[in-house]
Amino acid sequence: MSTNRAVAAATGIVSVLAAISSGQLVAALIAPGSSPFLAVGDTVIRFSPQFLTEFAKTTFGTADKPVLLTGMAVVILLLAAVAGLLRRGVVLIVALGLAGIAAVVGAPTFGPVDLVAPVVALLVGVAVFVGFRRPARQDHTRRAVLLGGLAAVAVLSVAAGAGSLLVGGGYAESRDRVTRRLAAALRTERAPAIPAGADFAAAGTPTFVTPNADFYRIDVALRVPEVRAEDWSLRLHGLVERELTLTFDDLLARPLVDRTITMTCVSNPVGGDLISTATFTGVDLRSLLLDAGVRPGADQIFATSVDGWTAGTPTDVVLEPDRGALLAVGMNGEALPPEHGFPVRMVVPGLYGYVSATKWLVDLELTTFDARRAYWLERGWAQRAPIKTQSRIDAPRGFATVPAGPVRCAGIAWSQPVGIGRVEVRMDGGPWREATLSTAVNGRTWRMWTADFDLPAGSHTVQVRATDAAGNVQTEQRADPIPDGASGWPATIFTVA
Ligand SMILES: Nc1nc2c(c(=O)[nH]1)N[C@H]1C(S)=C(S)[C@@H](COP(=O)(O)O)O[C@H]1N2
Ligand SMILES: [Mo]
Repeated sequence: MSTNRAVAAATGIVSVLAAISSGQLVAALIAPGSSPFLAVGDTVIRFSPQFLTEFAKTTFGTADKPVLLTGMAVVILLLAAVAGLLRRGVVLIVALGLAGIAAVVGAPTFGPVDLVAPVVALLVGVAVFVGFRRPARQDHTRRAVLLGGLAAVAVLSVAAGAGSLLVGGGYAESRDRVTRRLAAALRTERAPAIPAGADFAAAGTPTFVTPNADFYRIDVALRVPEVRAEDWSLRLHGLVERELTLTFDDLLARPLVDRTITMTCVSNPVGGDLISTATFTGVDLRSLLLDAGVRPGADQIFATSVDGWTAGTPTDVVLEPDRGALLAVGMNGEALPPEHGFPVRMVVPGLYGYVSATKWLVDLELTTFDARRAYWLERGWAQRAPIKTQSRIDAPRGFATVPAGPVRCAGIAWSQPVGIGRVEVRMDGGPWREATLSTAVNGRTWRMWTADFDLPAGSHTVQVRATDAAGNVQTEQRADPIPDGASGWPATIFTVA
């Protein structure tokens, strides 16, 4: 490529870089949800066909978002370079800008102020592009000036992009205040201390309570929505006797409870790690609904997050007296972490997250399943999704080699909300043997197990199955996660040296 062509391609790239970063900065300053670059990513996620979504989840796991954003950046910058090389490249630059505007306007949460960031991005991109376009033949001095200018714009763009990350708007301070308020607040219901024998972490299981930093994370949000507690409110409306609007103070004025709950994702494959446990602090959702007065026929609680994601929860489940559904504000002794829904999320023990655990919650509508369809229902997942009784083998690890002598197998089992009654383990297709269970905490949480075997050298296969407290055995029937959760008995192959 001649030097002139390289400079031309660079002009395209720098123009689009300037457009993207100015869009980021303006969005951060005036309307956090309106970044055109992220809106394009959101649009890709929302309109991805099911096979692509599943492929991304199984291939990249929770790294799917950085992978998507990097891929998008590469494609956009390639187009930008092409624009620089084309005679009428400005048309392509404008087209990219219009795509950003369209993505922002198409977002479920769009409002008029959201237009400012993508429009500024388009204008900046076109201005830089047109400003730096020069006739193909240039002398050395003019080219040096041009390159210097381009470099300056590139540096400014990176600075603007970095700056957009620093615009906090008092969000971190708001979280700190909530953490302090929760520490001081009285509880009407305390979660009993976790007994020492509640896990077999020494044998390879997770710790009973998952540290917040290790808690699994699943959502379709490319940017964590930043809502200060002081700016938050929740509308509870629809088929209710009394419509309510609650501020964060209103919520904390209600009785606060602590509940230890195991959450899991419907996408968790047999043996997967999309499962974690925390002690949540919050307000009892059932009593809130009773205060609002649920009207007959309202079989769905339709929850919406600030970024427009939705979930539909069966009303009858939340109204069960012992279910323990929460509007949670705290997690393991601090305010909800940003990526787990600060300031307020829903948690319903025993239901997969996609039908119950809306993060960054702002709206609850009592309605019917016929009237409104939630995000994952539109994408082929089931309407009702109780968590299936499941178990997992954590030790030995698959294909591990363990020393000769006694072998300790260990793992977890769960069956919310009734709890685990028994876990059985068998080796190499032999008879089922009852495993040792950890001290029970409550039916809403997982339970750990161990079983010891004396094994000859060679290859072995261990299998496990759980039985809930009511006597129902975990099904052997293999099923994929879609549409309502994976099933089947887990098995692990390992070698004794
Ligand atoms: N706003 C919002 N809430 C959401 C989701 C989402 O994509 N957006 N995903 C749900 C799913 S599928 C699961 S499994 C849980 C996961 O919660 P966690 O990330 O705190 O573990 O959040 C649920 N709440
Ligand atoms: Mo999920």
